[in-house]
Amino acid sequence: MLKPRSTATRELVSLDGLWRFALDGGPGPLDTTLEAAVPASYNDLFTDSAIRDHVGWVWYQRQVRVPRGWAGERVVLRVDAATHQGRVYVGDILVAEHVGGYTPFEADVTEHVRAGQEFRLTIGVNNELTDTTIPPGTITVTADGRRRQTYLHDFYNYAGLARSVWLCSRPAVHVEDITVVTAMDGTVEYAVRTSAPAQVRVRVLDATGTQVATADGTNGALRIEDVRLWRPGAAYLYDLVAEVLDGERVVDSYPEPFGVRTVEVRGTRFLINGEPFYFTGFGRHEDTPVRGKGHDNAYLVHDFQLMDWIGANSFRTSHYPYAEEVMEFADRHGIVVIDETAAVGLNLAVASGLTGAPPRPTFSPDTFGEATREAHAQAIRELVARDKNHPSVVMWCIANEPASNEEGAREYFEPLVELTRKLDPTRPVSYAAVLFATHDNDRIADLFDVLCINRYYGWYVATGDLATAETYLEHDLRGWADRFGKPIMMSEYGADTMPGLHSVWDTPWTEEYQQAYLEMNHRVFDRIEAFVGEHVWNFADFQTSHGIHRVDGNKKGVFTRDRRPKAAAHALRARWRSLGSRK
Ligand code: GCB
Repeated sequence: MLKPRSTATRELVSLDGLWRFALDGGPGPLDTTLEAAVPASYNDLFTDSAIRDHVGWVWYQRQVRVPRGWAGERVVLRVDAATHQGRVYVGDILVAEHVGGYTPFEADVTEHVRAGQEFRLTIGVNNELTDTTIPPGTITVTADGRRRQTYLHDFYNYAGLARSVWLCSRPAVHVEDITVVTAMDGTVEYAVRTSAPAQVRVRVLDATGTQVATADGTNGALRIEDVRLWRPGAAYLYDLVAEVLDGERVVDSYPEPFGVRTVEVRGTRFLINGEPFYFTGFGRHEDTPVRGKGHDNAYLVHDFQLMDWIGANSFRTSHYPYAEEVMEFADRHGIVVIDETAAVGLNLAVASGLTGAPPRPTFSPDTFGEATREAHAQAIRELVARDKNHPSVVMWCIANEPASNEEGAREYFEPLVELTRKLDPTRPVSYAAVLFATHDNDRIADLFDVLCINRYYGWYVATGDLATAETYLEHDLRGWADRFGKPIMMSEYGADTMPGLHSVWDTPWTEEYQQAYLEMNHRVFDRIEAFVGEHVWNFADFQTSHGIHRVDGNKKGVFTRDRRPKAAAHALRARWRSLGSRK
């Protein structure tokens, strides 16, 4: 699924802005005075709790004019994300439907529109989560008849059109997909798929726009002389321009940015370009006040600035694929990404109050069974299809905290790991392991390349007792390292912290405690040979559903929700700036 771009043969109209909005509706003209911003989650825009807590479909609508110069072109509507399910109508006609809230979809609407004319565009968006959606959830009905959405993940179920919507023109015969695989000697293997059999030429341009290699045909390899590698902290991008030719005439032209770099797991090392890489950074969220998960370029720039300030070289897209603008920014600025699907909450033990004993087995035909796995497989397919050419992406994370210790986990995950490897043989695959999954009882870790471990010793366990926490943590991590002999990284560790709360003792929720907690973790990490990285939970405070353990959301941010540093930020900065990318 190629990102929409304006090229010599393609044009783009952004449909972002204010759309009419209603809870009740359909493709017909909406009877409403409400307007919603796109991109933004709709939940926090309005003061009406019936909108914030709504479960089901909502409706967005606007008029769209097709540019008059588009006669003879294919006209395509592209929705970057509709969380969690979208239906797109041109006038009264359903032109696209998509399930999965964080990956794009499109519809060729040429037959339903006319160049120069207006049409009514309606997008229905449904926020329901069930046993067979990724992420999963449950809808219950209260005594007074209200439908309520519950879910097993710790972030607010923001919904709506949180990313951009586009109207695009495309030539009839066009480039549909590009895959680029690189080697350090400058070899670039490529595959181009076109909408119909066609003559294809590819050209590689360097960052100055100079052509450095060219080849003919839909598949092949070319070689960049004196190649400049994409490196963490020192990005360098080329464009692979795929052209569809009709004789000498260029019918379609699409530039796909890529970087030349390799990724490899060797023994207990994680190698980028053959050199050991040590991850420093965060699990993050797409989360800001008012916008919810709405993409915002000002926050994008500022968040990357803060990551640079603090010395972070990487992050995980916890717990869903992020906006493509984020991925491209990481490509351009040399930030390393672990790219995660939205498979968070495949664990009924978490629902039972962190006891570790699920009320029902997590993996079974009545809970998460074959239909869930198929939805999960589709989420993996769409993530790899969207993100496979990003040099910043060095690893797939196919699930966060699944019940990997439970019966059925292996049967559930084995085909998904195989699928991921088949879709992309070039990147390591991981999942993030929950506390109840230990080196003794985990059933799936051997299927993966890197052990990503989420642990909260000193917070959820041994709360306020960092000495005990330190022994627990070391025992736990050594167990994983010894049993599996793979690289190991801490994919989450963190402590909720109220900015401005202080203490001279080890008092949870204070700024000092967050700092002492992180330092304790770092002492342990530094003693373990196979350690390849540390991602603090979380970059910034974020909104969650209501809970007695959440104070206006999760407060484990190193930055507040409005991106001010807590004391721990300064301590992390000192550590990470001295560590660099290699330990
Ligand atoms: C976890 C989850 C993350 C939560 C975090 C917490 O293990 O992966 O989504 O937000 O713990 O703060 O409890």
